[in-house]
Amino acid sequence: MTGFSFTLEATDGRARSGQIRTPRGDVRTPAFMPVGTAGTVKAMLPESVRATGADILLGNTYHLMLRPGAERIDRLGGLHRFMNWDGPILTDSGGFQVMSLAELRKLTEAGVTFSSHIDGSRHVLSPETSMEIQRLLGSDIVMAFDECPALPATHARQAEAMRLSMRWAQRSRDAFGDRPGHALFGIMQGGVERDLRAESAAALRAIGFDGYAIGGLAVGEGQEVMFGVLDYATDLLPADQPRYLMGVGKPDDIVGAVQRGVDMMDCVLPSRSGRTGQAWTRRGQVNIKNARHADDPRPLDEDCSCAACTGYSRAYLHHVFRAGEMISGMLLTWHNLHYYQQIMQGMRDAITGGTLDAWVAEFHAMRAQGDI
Ligand code: PRF
Ligand code: ZN
Repeated sequence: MTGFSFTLEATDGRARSGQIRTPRGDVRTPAFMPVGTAGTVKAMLPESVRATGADILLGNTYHLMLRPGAERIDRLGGLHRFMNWDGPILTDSGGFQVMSLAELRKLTEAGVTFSSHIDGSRHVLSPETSMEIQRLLGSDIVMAFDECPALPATHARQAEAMRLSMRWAQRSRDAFGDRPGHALFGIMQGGVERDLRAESAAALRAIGFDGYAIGGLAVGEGQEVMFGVLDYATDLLPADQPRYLMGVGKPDDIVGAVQRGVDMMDCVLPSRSGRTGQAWTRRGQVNIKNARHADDPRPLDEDCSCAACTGYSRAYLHHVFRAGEMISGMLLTWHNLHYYQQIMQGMRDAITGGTLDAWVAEFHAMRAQGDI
């Protein structure tokens, strides 16, 4: 495990702040990871992503293996050089994306055979091929290969998927081997079943990982159910290693997850919604398409220091969205990513200062006021 470490610096209730150290740089936690699925955080230059406050990006095995191919990225010097991001990169292992995007899937004990959603070509992903692809990409934090079943599902179905994921976790660990400076995270499954979550956590801890993800949530169960699982799930994981909640979420999901002991998250929401005219601010969601912005000289958020809010009016953002100009997606994505990082910085500071409850109360009070 040389070169990769996690230091817990402060706790406030169940929330934690700390630091992940990697040879490519440090990650302040709680951390939000912008999603750079296909080797780009869409509509953003890497230096702009960095300027929003991001320490680490997420990349996807599934997309990159299909296009441009992991061997090609390896020949070109790895994903960091390819996409011009020299900070840490975490890569997801592909199973989750196969289930949501690929066609003609066949799942067996060995792995998943599927057709590419891009050109229909046949491919195989298994614990072994996923580890090899993530190695070729040069990923700093590699995710174990897992199966995330759709919810709702019966207890038996959730148990079957979780136990397969645990056998795959062992195979991921074996195939990953010993790679100093690179980390391997296991992924807890078990849906919304407490006994299965406990069984999954015990299986992962017995194998031993550098960090532990909570998978199988934010798949349509709703915030209340997700928080219900997080109320106990984080305590099933080692206190001295990072905990990563996969694919979460909206700002209030993120805040609630951090309150329940989560250290890392990722979500396409801030970048994706930026390209569809949705902004996230301290006062909630703003739809820049709305005609009420057409003559508004104010920025999206007067107290935001991002490139969009310091240089442009709501009227301009409204205009460029309506006109289909590319700068629309660029500016709104910038703002959204900046806002997400402000939330993370605010929580890190509050946890360190022991004032998270007050910070969360203010967070909800601002949102209750609405956009004015
Ligand atoms: N497993 C993997 N990636 C994921 C998930 C999962 O369960 C989720 C669930 N929200 C998002 N991304 N490997
Ligand atoms: Zn802004």
